[in-house]
Amino acid sequence: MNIKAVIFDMDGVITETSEMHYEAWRTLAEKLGIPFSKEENELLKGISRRDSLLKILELGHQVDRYDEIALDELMTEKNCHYLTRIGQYTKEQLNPGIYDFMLALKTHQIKIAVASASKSAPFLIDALGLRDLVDYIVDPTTVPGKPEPDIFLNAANYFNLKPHECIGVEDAKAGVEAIKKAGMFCIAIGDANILKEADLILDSTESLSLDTLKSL
Ligand code: B16
Ligand code: MG
Repeated sequence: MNIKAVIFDMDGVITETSEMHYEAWRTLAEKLGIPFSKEENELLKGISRRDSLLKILELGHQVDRYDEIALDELMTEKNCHYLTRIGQYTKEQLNPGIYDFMLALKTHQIKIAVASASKSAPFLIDALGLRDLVDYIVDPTTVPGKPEPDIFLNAANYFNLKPHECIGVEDAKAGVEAIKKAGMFCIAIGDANILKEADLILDSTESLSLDTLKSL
């Protein structure tokens, strides 16, 4: 395989933010009187802020109670809480092996992109000390969300590459679906039962290496 770019998801791949999202959504859900468990939080992985809020309101049968302005206020409240938590992030919060893997890609002139549903991805890339390694961060507000393939195709187009020249790395079912729809090779990190559509499933980001790519 002649790989020219690796396109990374953020949460669950580059770093872990799902606990922070969970804490912020749970606090909001409690205030609205909606029970919200960790299992339900799993369904929000890779899903946009607005779609996450709508899913929570559906759980509480409250979707019809809020107009667009009220939805915006709820999203702002959740995001302010979330930002206070990721405001503490430094390179200590990088997942194992990510920095070395990106450095090796850079050394071999393989492009690096981030395809995250999170509007906070640029902030996190800076906080995690990856600014000099990452070539491009897709703006998630300009493309349909995962499981649609657009966010990954946007990164390939930016580099003028064909999908088969790119690898996508994901931890969520919706993200794996997006990469496969984009026609890219998919490396998934996590549970093989949930991520079975991926081409290669690894237990941990620690196993990402140039040797892994060369063996494909
Ligand atoms: P924000 P990823 C996703 O990140 C999270 O998995 C998802 O839980 C979150 O709702 C989404 O980002 C939007 O985040 O509210 O910060 O814009 O996995 O696509 O990197
Ligand atoms: Mg993710």
